[in-house]
Amino acid sequence: MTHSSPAAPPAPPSGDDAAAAVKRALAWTHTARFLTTASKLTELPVSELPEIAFVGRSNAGKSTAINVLTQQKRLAFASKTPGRTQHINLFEVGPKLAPDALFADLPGYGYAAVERSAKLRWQEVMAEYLAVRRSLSAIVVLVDARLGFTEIDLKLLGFVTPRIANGSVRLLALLTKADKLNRNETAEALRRAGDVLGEVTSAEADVSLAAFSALSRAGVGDAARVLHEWVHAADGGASQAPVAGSALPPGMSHL
Ligand SMILES: Nc1nc2c(ncn2[C@@H]2O[C@H](COP(=O)(O)OP(=O)(O)OP(=O)(O)O)[C@@H](O)[C@H]2O)c(=O)[nH]1
Ligand SMILES: [Mg+2]
Repeated sequence: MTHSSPAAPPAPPSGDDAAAAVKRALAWTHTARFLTTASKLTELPVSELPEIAFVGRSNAGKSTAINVLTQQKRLAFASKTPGRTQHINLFEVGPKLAPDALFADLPGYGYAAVERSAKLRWQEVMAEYLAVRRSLSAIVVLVDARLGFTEIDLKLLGFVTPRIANGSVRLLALLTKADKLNRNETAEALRRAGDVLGEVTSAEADVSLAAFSALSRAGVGDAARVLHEWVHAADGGASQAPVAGSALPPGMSHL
């Protein structure tokens, strides 16, 4: 994974430490439970908890990623039919009596078969969510590794670029369905995505990139670890410098 951080990263943890960190992170993500669903922003609960939004084109694998990260088969509704997720679904994470984060599964954008007016309406909701949701602490953007960032991904990311660039919203880009690519193709996809993300990266930004597969589980433990470290860094939320103390898991890069 790639990660941008202003400070030189500390020495990576030993293998045992890394394995323990992944285990802790997966135990934490496993606590996720459904909280609520909203069809518009005004229906979303006001929350002080840091919110991590899963965004990406329809069919990119957002719901599947949430299920595999939380090790729950049907927490988020994944489907072969693009456009399945049509609401913002919120999941609470952490101890039952003291949740410490929310995961938000967002409707996919860019699904061609959706009527144009509905498509535009959702793009507006997404744009507004990304630009104004106060508790938004981080974004996991999921991009099909075979497609890379498309125009619409960049357009949506544009709405949150100022918050990413000033470090108040963190970004993890996952190149999904990496099982469909061979090693060279994956390296090339990571290189291209890294170039694109270079545009939103600044000294204050916390931007990471990794290949991911729900099928082979590549990148799953490491992605869980990044989310866990985001939330459990000293302040537990956004508006702080990157989680520089976190030596990145191997296979992930800070940009
Ligand atoms: N081979 C492979 N298929 C995957 C992977 N992740 C998701 N898929 C498949 O991709 C399709 C779409 O997955 P979803 O998780 O429903 O996608 P989504 O991004 O939530 O889609 P919307 O809700 O429509 O926005 C499903 O058929 C999944 O089984 C993966 O890592 N590898
Ligand atoms: Mg979905």
